Amino acid sequence: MTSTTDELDEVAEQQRFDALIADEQRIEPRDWMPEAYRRTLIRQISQHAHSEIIGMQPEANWITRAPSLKRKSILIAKVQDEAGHGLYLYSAAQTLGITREEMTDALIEGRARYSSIFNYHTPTWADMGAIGWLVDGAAICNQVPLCRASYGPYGRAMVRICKEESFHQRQGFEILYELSHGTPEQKRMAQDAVDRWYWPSLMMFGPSDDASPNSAQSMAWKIKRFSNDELRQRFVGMCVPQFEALGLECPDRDLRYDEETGRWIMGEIDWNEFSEVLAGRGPANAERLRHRREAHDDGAWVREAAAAYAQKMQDRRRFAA
Ligand code: BYC
Repeated sequence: MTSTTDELDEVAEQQRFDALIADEQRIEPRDWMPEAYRRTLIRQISQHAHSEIIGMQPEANWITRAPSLKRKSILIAKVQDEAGHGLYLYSAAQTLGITREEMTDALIEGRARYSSIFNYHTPTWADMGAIGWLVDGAAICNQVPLCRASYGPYGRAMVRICKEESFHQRQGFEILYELSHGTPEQKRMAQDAVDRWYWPSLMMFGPSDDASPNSAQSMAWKIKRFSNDELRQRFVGMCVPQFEALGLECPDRDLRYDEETGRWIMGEIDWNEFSEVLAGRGPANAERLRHRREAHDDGAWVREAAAAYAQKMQDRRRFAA
C-alpha cells in the first residue's frame, strides 16, 4: 500500500517537475527533482566552480610581474573575481545536498574535472591578454545561456558571473590591442600568445555534439540551452572581426564562412590533445593540482580558526538565551 502511494506520489512529482521545465519555470532547492537531474547539476556546477578556482593560477603567475601598477591592480581584481565565482558556484552546488568539503576533496584528490583550458602555461605577459580575450570570451559565449539554466541558484549565480566576465574579456582585449599596436616585438608576442590559446579555447566548449554524452539530456532539462558545437560556432563568429580590429592573424588558416549553411567551416581541432589534457596529461595538470593541494594545506589554520570562532559565537548565543 505504502509503496504504491509512494510510486503515485513520485509520478505526480515527476509530472509537476516536467511541467515546470516545459513552462520555462525555475526549479528551486525546495522542489522535488529527479535524482539524475540533481546529480547532473552537481557534476556541472562543481566542475565549473573548480575551474574558477584552478583558473586563478595561470593568471596569478603574473601578478608580481605585471608591467605597471595599473595592470597589476586590474589583474588582482580579476583573479579575486574568479575566487568569488568559485564561491557563488560552490554555494549553488551546496543547495543540491553536497558539502563544500566533499567537492574540495574530489578536486584535490584528482577525482574531479575542471576546465581543460587551465592546464596550459602562461610564459609571457601577452598570455594575460589572450586569456582575457579568448578564454573569458569563450566563457561568456558558454555562460550567458546558463543564466537561463532551469535550476534557480545556478542561473542566478551565472548572472553576476557573466557581468564580471565581460569586464575580464574587455581587459584582455585591451592588453592585446596595446601590444599588437606597440613595437614589432610586442606584436609578435601578442600573436604568439593568441596562436597558443586559440585552439585550447575552442576545446573549452567540450567535445563535438556527436561525441557529447551529456548534451541531449542537459538540453532537455534546460540546463544547457545550446549544444557544444553551436556555442563554438558563435564564439568563432565573435572572434573573426575582433582579430581584424587587433590586427592579428587567426591561427586557423582553414577558417571560412559558408554562406549556404550560415556556418563557420573550421580546421580540425586536435581532439587527441583534448583527451590527453582530460586524462591529466596536459602541460600543467600536475602543477595545478599540486599547487591547489599546497594552498589547501596552507589554509588549514584559517578553516580551523573560522570553525572555532563560529563555535564560540554559537555557544555565546546559547548561554545568552
Ligand atoms: N574541460 O558530454 P559533455 C572560466 C568533459 S571557467 C574539461 O559535452 P557537458 C574561467 C565533461 O565534463 C570555465 N572537461 O559534457 C575561469 C564530460 O565529462 P564527465 C568552465 C570537459 O557537461 C577563470 C565529458 O567531457 N566553464 O570560464 O554536457 C578564469 C563529456 O562532455 C570539457 C564551465 O564549467 C573541458 N573543456 O558539457 C577565466 C561552464 N568539456 O563530467 C575563465 C559550465 C567537456 O561526464 N559547464 N568536458 O566526466 C558547461 O557548460 C558544460 O559542462 C561543458 C561540457 C560545455 C563544459
